[in-house]
Amino acid sequence: MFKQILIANRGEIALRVVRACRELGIETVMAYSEADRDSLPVRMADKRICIGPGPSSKSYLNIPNLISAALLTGCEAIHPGYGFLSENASFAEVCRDVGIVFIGPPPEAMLTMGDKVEARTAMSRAGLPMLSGTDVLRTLSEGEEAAARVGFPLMLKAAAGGGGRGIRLVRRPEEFTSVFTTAQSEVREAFHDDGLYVEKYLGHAKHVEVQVLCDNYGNGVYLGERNCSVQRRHQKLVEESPSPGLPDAVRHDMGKRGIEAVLAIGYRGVGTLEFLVDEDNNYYFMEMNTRLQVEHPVTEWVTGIDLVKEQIRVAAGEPLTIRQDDIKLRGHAIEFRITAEDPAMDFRPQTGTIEEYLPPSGPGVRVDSHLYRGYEVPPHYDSLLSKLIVWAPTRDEAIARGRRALNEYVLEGVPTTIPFHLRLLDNEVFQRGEAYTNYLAEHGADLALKAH
Ligand code: MV4
Repeated sequence: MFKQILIANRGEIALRVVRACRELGIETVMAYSEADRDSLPVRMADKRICIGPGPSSKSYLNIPNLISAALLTGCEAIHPGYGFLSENASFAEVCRDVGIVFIGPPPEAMLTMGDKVEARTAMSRAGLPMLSGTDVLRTLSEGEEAAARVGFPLMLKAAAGGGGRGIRLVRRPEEFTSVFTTAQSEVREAFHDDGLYVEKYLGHAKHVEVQVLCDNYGNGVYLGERNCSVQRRHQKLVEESPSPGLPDAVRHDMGKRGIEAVLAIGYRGVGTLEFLVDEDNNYYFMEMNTRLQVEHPVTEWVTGIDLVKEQIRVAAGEPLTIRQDDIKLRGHAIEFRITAEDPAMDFRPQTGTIEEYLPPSGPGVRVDSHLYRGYEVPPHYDSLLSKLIVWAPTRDEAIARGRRALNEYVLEGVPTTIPFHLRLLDNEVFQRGEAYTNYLAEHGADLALKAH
């Protein structure tokens, strides 16, 4: 096992990794930006090293600074968290070159999955079903030809992918030219790569993702699934496990075929396969996330497995000790992402000082957060303040518990998504577990506006 690791991230996930390391007896070095100097993870880690100024490009995305920090402090491994460099294959490669373990999959697997078109090809070959789609498209005429082949409505997606940028629904042929052009310039700016692809649009579907965990010796397990259908502008707001209404046979089929597919490409570590599931429970692979995800706690709670500790163990070369037959989903867990965004102002990101902070607790409540009273929300990073996760034996009880915990949460100084979540829990479609991916697009306005 590692003696000491560098944490190349910030906020709640940095704190989550410190906690896992403490329990494993690993010392932590927090790489932090000047804006995060006084933050909780920086205080809680064993050691700390400044890696640059506030803007991420100068700190959390600065590969030379992070590598120097790890080498100077004698770290054997780097945990990238999520976001930032967590899916950057060049960073993983530099780590390998200097003899530092990147806690994640091999760079080759990251490269394959990072190119969403290549990922579709690889996973299709490995036996996963998918929606009809196209090769990478770089010109409008290539796009028009592909659209005619796939038919409308269709989804336009970025080949370089991630974060929902460049994803567009095109309902009618007349809209195609303008949407393609706008999406392409957005994608070019975001990823320095203007490749798009087209996929048949599945409207009445659920977003279901399968958690996988693989060691370095060709062993892998799936840890159930999460439903992430409640999203806004392709940012997830609520995630739950198990996925409501998913038959056991389908769950196991998705997991079994998912594991076979990722092992076929030499995958290692934790990862997530994203699927769309239609009303008849047909499932279609969309993409794979090659990192620990924001929503990992719901899986931890229903499986009883600490994903971060397992991720570190397999990265250190330990073989998996968990057997597929021992993984049982128990009860129901729901995560609410509490962000510094104002649902009444079209979810506009907010900054400010946390004037009062009293997180909920009691039975079945977990709060993963770096907040404290007096914390100043920096302007440089994403707006996630806290993840509230609730667990109960049944989904109905988890909803009641979520409502109780959200009402208990005292978080003053910045507007948050808490009122949105309370509205959602009172919504009958959500209560029935029938919130399809097109749901928030159609009902989101009501939920946000009545929130105050
Ligand atoms: C789709 C889709 C329907 N058809 N692709 C959204 C996030 C990204 N990871 C993939 N996403 C989707 N891709 C096809 N071909 C539906 C979604 C989707 C979604 C779309 C609009 C509004 C909310 C959504 C929530 C989850 C998934």
